[in-house]
Amino acid sequence: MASLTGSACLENYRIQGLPSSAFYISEFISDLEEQALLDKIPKPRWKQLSKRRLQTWPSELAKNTLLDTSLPKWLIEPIITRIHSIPLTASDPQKHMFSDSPHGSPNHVLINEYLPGQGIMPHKDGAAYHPVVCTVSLGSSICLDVYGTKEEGTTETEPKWKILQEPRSLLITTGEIYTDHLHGIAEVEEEINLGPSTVSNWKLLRSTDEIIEGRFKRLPRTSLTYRDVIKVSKLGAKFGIFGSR
Ligand SMILES: O=C(O)CCC(=O)C(=O)O
Repeated sequence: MASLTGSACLENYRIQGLPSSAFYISEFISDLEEQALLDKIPKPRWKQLSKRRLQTWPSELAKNTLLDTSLPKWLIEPIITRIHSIPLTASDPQKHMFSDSPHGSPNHVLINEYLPGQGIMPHKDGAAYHPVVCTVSLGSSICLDVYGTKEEGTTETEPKWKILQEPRSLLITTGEIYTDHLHGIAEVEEEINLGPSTVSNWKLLRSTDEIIEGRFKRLPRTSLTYRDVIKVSKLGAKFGIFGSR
């Protein structure tokens, strides 16, 4: 992790100007780690959706509940270990992003693959999860759009903020930005209108070299989103909430 030094804490990576709180670490994993992760994603496991491909690890939720099984080792090392190693603040080096979550660690990963032109509709992640999402990006940069709220409480139709996620980066969203704001990825082949005034994490980017006249063309991008599912059941199979297996 070239940009995360031994003494670093998450506060150094806070994205300013967004609803609280979002953090962006541009070089969270190395090139080799990125390639190893892409190689390990099992091809037969993809579920084709209309606008992207999806894998759910260790399994899909049923009634917002996760069957108690572990994540495979390749989804734990190096990512979860490294998330645990980043202190929230310099004053309390033991406390990390999942210290206060029900299981003290992510127990669930969604893997999404977007080809150029694909995206995900604006949505909230909902109540099944503790309100922390850690997203690792692989393969290509992409912009996550975050939507504002009008005075009467409805969501604005155009995104208010844009977070540029580079390959090998980690984005953490939590708090108000998780609970109160919709997020989505536009179905476009090219990101446009990018600059210091439109990209909230501009100052935290590893490089802006690929952005020419405020634009870049997307390549296939894979994301790993890590969350802690609040309800975990050891007895799900017995009571049939996960169907027959
Ligand atoms: O792929 C991403 O970065 C976003 C995925 C997402 O919005 C979600 O899993 O809820």
